[in-house]
Amino acid sequence: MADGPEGELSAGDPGAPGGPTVDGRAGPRTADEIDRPDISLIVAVLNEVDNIEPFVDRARRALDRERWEIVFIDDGSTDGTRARIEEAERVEARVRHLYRNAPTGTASAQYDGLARARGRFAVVMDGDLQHRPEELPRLLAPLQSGEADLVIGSRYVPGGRFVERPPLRGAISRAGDLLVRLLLPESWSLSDPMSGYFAFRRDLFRDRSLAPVGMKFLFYALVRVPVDRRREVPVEFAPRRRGSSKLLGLRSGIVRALVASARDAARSRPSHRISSPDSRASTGGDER
Ligand SMILES: Nc1nc2c(ncn2[C@@H]2O[C@H](COP(=O)(O)OP(=O)(O)OP(=O)(O)O)[C@@H](O)[C@H]2O)c(=O)[nH]1
Ligand SMILES: [Mg+2]
Repeated sequence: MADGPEGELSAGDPGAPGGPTVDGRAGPRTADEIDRPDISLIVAVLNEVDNIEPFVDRARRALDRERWEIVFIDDGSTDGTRARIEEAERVEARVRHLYRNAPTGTASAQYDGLARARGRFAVVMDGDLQHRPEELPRLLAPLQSGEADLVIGSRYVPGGRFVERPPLRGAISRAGDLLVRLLLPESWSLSDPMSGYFAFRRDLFRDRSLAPVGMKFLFYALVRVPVDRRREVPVEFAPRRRGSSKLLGLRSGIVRALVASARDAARSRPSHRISSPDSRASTGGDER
């Protein structure tokens, strides 16, 4: 957990709420837009120095009409990623970051990032631009309309796809898919349980009782949301243009990391059904 001494959170730049951003692009107009976002992007990054700026640019454009923030979680990158994030924060007040000393897996990074998020809705996505920020509105729509509590970007429903998938990456994906289905019954109704691009009501994780392990935070969301409150929307998984994959570097560790997430998520299954937005409203559940 990053609540210990290794976790530090930046506050972005609250000093420039009114004007345009430093480079002249349109920024947030009021302090409220910075401090009370609706949507929090939770983005784990490890050595993604050249992806930070394009990520922020594309997210800003995609969420033009929304109140949003980005929380980057950097696990001790050695390529200058942290400095690049701090640069982005100076230009864009809606960017913040959590710094942890060493890589301990994406699931725990995303969960720790979530603890810092303030939006009503959270989106977990990669920071290497393989998850296209342009698809954010499609992921968010079923949450915003109240139709769903969890929306999963799928590469296997019509309209979704892998763009230029290398054969080894394909084999890993398929094997992982099978393994997850064996370990986690909540994944059976899904076309793409290995997806790392998904959006959900942030209060699903309000209890803060988890210590996620491994690499798939989605599994922890699946055990909290009944099938009728989930939706799948198509997404394209883009090729990586900058930086290098950490997944392939894990090699045999991939299986261990997947099994760890699936087993731990199954153990974290809540004993009672998470309340729907309607019952939440009556208990004043919209925390910020
Ligand atoms: N904070 C943090 N981020 C990580 C860690 N491992 C990977 N990441 C980030 O998580 C995202 C996904 O990692 P990738 O290595 O691209 O894995 P992938 O996209 O599933 O697989 P590829 O298709 O091979 O790229 C990227 O934004 C990484 O920088 C980690 O231990 N900590
Ligand atoms: Mg990737």
